[in-house]
Amino acid sequence: MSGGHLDDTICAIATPMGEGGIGIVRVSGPHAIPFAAQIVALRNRCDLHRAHNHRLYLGDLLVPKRQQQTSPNPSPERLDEVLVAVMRGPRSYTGEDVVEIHCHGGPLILQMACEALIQAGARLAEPGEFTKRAFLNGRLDLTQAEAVLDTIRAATTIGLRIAQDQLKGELGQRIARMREELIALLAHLEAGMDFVEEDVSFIEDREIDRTLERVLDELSRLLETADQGRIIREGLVTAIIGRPNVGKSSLLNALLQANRAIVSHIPGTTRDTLEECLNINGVLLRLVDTAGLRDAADCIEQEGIRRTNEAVHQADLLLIVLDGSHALHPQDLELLSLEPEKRRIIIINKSDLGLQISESEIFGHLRNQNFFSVPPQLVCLSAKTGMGLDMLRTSIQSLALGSSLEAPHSILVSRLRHKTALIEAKIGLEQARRALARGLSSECLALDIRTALTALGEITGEVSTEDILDKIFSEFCIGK
Ligand SMILES: Nc1nc2c(ncn2[C@@H]2O[C@H](COP(=O)(O)OP(=O)(O)OP(=O)(O)O)[C@@H](O)[C@H]2O)c(=O)[nH]1
Ligand SMILES: [Mg+2]
Repeated sequence: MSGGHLDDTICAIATPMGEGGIGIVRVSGPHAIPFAAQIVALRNRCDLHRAHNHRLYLGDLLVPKRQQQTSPNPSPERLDEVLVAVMRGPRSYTGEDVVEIHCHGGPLILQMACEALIQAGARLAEPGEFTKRAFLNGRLDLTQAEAVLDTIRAATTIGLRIAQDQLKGELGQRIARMREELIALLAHLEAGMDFVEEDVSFIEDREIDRTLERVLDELSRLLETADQGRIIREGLVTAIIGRPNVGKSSLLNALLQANRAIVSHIPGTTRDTLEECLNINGVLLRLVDTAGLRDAADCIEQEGIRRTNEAVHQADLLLIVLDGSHALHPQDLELLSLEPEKRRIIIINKSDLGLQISESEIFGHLRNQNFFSVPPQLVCLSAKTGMGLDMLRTSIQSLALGSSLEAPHSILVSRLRHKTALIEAKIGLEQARRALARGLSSECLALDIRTALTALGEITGEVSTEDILDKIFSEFCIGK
C-alpha cells in the first residue's frame, strides 16, 4: 500500500463484480466533487457542486466517446441514467468529501465510470483504502475498522452481532479507559521523578499497586473471552475422527444435509481430509472429515492417517465416532483420551442397529482419566436415520458458546492481533507490580507501564506503524 497520502482523490467500484440491480462507484478525497461533476450531469439544471449533503439526485453518466479519447476535448457520450449522492467531509465514511454514483449494475458500465474518473484525475483505490482513510481521519479506531471487515465477512448472526458491537467502538472504549488510567499513573510517577532530591512523593505505592491491579484484572477479563471470540469469528475447527467404517463420512453428510463425502461399507473409503463449513445454531463450524485411524496398509493410507493426525492437532473440537453396533475396540479407547486439553463429543453411531456399547461403559473408561480440560459429552445417534443429530447440534453449540447457550452479550476479543497485544500489556504491568514490590525506581516502573501503554495503543491504533496498517487493510476488498 502506497501510504497515507490524503491529498489525492481515490475511486473504486464499491459493489461486487458481476451483474446486479445497481452498482456503485465511490470517489473520496479533496477533489471528489469536481471530478465526479466531470462525469455526471444532474437533471433539472442542478449542479453537483451545490448539491445538498446525503441526498440522491437523478443524473446522467457521461463519459468521453471511446474512439475520441485521444483527442483533447472528446464530446461526451451518455452511458447510463444514475443516482448521485454527495457526502461532504467530515460527515462521510472516510471523513473526506465523498461522492457515490449509483449506476445500473453491469460490470462494463461500472468499469467505464471508474476509468472516466481516473481520466478526470482520481486514482484507483487500493484494498481497504476508504476504511484506512476513515481511520487516518479519526472516524474509526483500528478495532472499528477491523469490525467493518468482520461485518462484511460474518457468516452467522452471532458473528455479526459481535462485529457490530465492536464497530460501535465498545472494545476500543474499554482499551481507551485502561490507557487513560495508565497515562494518569505515569503522569504522577513522572511528576515525582522531577522532585527526587526533595523526596516528595506524588502518589503512594499502595495507590499505584491498586491501579495496576485494577487494569490487570480488566486485561484478564478481556483475555478470558479471546478463545470464544476467535471461535465465533473464525469458526470452530471440528475434526470427525474414529476407526474405519464407523460412519464418519456419513455423519459429515448428515450434518451438511448433502452427499458431500463418499460413503461405503468398505473400511478405508476416506483417504484424504475434507473440509466443509456449516452454521450450527449460530456457530460457524469448520467440519473436517478424516481417514479412519488404523495401522495403515499402503503409503496412500499412511499419508491419509498423517493428515488425520494433523487435523486432530489443529482442531478445537473432536467428534470421536464409535460404531455402536459393535463392542468397543481397544483402539477406540485410545481415541477417547486423545489430546485431553481439547473439547470432545463422543458419538455412539449406528444406534438404529441396536447398541452393543452403553453410555455407562464409556463413562467407566473416562472416569479413570478425569484429566480432560473440558468434560467430554456423549451423544448416541444414527447418521443413517438422523436420530440424535439435534442432540449433537445442541452439544456443539454449548461447547462453543459456553453453558448459557446464548450468544455472549459482553465484548469479546476476537482477533489474534488484539490477544497478542493484551498479553504484552499484561506482562508489562505484571513486571511493573514486581518492580514496585521490590522497591525499584520510578523510572523502571514507568518503563514497564509505557510498554503496556504501547501494546494497548496498537490495538486501537493510537500507536501504529505503516506495517500494522498495511497488514490490516490489505485484507479488505477494493472499494471498502
Ligand atoms: N445402519 C447404519 N449404518 C451406518 C450408519 N452410519 C454409517 N453407516 C454405514 O457404515 C458404513 C461406513 O460408513 P462411512 O460413513 O463410509 O464410514 P467412515 O467412518 O467414513 O469410514 P472410512 O472412510 O472408511 O474411515 C456405510 O456402509 C454406511 O452406510 C448408521 O448410523 N446406521
Ligand atoms: Mg469416510
